[in-house]
Amino acid sequence: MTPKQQHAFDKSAFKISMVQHLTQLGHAPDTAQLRDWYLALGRALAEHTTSDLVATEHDQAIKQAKSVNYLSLEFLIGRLTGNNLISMGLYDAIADAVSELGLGLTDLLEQERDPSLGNGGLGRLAACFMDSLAAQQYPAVGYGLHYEYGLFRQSFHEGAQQEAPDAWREPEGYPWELVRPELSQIIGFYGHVEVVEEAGHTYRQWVPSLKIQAMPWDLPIVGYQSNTVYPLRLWEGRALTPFALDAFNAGDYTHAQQADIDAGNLTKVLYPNDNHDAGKTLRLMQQYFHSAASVADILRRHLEAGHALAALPEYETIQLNDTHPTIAIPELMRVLLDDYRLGWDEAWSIASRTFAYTNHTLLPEALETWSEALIARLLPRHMEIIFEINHRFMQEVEAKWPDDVAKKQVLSVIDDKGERMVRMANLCVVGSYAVNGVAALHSQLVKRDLFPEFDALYPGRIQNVTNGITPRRWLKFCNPDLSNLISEKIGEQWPAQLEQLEQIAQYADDTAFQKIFMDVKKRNKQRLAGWVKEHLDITLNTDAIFDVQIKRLHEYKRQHLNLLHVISLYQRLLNEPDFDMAPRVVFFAAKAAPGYELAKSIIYAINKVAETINNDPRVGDKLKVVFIPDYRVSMAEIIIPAADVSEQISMAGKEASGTGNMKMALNGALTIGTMDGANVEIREEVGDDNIYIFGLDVDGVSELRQKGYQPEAVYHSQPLLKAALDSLLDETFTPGQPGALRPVFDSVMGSGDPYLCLADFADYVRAHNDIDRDYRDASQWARKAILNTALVGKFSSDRSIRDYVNNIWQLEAIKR
Ligand code: CR6
Repeated sequence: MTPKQQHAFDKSAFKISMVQHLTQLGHAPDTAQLRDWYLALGRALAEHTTSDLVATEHDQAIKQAKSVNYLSLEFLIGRLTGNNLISMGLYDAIADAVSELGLGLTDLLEQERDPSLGNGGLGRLAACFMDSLAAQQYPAVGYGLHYEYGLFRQSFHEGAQQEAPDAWREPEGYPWELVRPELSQIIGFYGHVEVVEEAGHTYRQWVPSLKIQAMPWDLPIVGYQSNTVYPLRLWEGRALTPFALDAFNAGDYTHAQQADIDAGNLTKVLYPNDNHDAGKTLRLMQQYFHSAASVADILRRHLEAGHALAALPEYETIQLNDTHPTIAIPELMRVLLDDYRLGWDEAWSIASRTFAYTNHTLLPEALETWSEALIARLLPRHMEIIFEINHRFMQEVEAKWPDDVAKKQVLSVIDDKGERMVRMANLCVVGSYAVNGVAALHSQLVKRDLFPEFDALYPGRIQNVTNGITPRRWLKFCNPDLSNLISEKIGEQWPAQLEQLEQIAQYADDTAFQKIFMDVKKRNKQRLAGWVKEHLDITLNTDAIFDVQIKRLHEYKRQHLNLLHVISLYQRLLNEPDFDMAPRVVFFAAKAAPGYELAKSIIYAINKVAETINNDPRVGDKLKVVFIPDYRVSMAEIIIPAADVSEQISMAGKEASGTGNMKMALNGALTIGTMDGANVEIREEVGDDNIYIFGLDVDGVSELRQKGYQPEAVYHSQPLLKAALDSLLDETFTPGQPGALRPVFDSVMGSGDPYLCLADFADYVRAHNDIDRDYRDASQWARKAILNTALVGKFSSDRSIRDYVNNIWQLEAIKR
């Protein structure tokens, strides 16, 4: 707690406030449930953050400074209460206050439902970035959508994934959010474009036939020890009552109806796809709604602060988190051209100096394209503007590479092979002053494979900013014992200066420190084992290696490669009398997109294998497999501190960065991984001895492809692998249902093994054997674990944000 906050916190006043909030919720202190008390606590705390939020909003210094606007369709913020207490420096004081009311703070915090407004890494990254912006006081506003239902809740029925809606807001409302009706906007859809004449000029004007109100809800992003609270502004779609009549009178009502989409369901659900473009009309409507409301709000703030329109790029920068908010570019152009009546060149000069774009994937199925016909119908004026942007861009390409049709074809914003499609990534690169990938390797591949022509046309525009994670949530809050140990050794500054962790390296060989460090790990493993016992009724040996793969279920992430290794361990335990291994618990947690059949089959297979192994008395506690359902931020906070081994085993070239890899290394887990994404940089930091690298690298993958890859040949040449695969076809794991796991077998055999699981299997097993050997040397293992924690300071999202600030955004910190 900072001295100022210590002074400001009045315990008895806070207790009175909590009881008042409880009463307003209709409960009496002697009969209230834990949940009621949690709501009262949240509301009492939110009073403070709301006043800081409003104060930040009115801060003249911020208004006169440059801000970043982080536009993202996803913010996977996780529970806010515990995190905000840490940021406010009030955790201990509030624990004390609630205990005087007869309550336990951790029990109260457990009552909060995660706001799961994101799918995976991309949404969580946005949340970590907001945390780091506020901590370092770089002026920022986050803009997202206020989904009524977050990412679905997952459960298993006989091993198969079931999805249920996630109504994350309590019926009483989420205590941390504040609705801001005075800041609402009206967003149009459909309709037509009219030509208007004024003072001898003609202008184009869009006349939408459907209008929806955008209602903003602000969540407070509380800066760690910084007295700064920035808004995360989430737009909710609401019906505009008078509209139906207007449109009806104008004879255009059928059009609005045809859309079979009304305001009520615009922001109902988050699309549950990670790294996959679903291409649904409602999704494009969400994207435009989000972009248009955010652009309007940014312009409102800019003009209200007294700045000239032409000065927009000096005061506001707009970061596009992936291509999902790309339509903000033509939207800003439309407003500048049609509403403010600037000429094209002036408008383009403003827009193209305002936007910057982050690419998060090379996967072709995730690179968004929208049919020109759909955009022309939904957003007719925007389609005209996109054509004009492309027309002028093609002239630029012609000037640089005269008569080069091939260059124009790859660079064009319009893909005209087949149905004409708008390539959102191309539009982003054309309309942005900076483009970045999210890890060094990924950014190189963006330049080399995805956008080589853009890189030649605009040298320097494509940059790298390696992702990061906030050490407040991902160490200080989720791993209090390790945090205290670190603070005892190096003081309390590290959560804001993560590079300081390096000082811990000097204790790596200190046997006393090793013991304390591993005791902390042990307690975290016991906490996780307790959770597993309580919720899944599986008893775990906490001396075992806790081997963890937690992330979205995706073929490219290769959970099925991990599964094949698990099966091979099981078979060796049964069949090889001399086989010895350190006990292991293999943890999985992953949601599969509801429409992704193979991903669901992999989940089913893991569950069936787990059931068989866990109930086979011959195995004892040598091997257990645990699939933790409903993976979410609050679950990650329990699993990550308990991990010994972190599985980062994507096929090289496919995982843009990964961020779970950073979280587990920071908490003292050793990575087993391919040379992919940020694994490459983790290896650089921790050194070869403290990470287990295996498998083909990016060049190895392309060489193998060129040679011609035959998974069947690998299958026939490796008995261990063959036996593991064959067991998927018989009844070993699905008694009475042979063939139930065939889809997984087929995905690597029949379908040509697109992610090279079989090619990498042998080396993966070799790396796991190394882990097994090293884990048995407790002191060596402790040394490696300590060095992981000590040497990954680079991966603080504070550093990522400073990279953005210095190399892209050019912001000044405004200290409050
Ligand atoms: N799925 C990448 O796949 C990266 C995050 C954040 C992802 C992942 O490697 O760490 O973004 N990409 O940059 C997309 O969502 C498109 C992800 O989370």
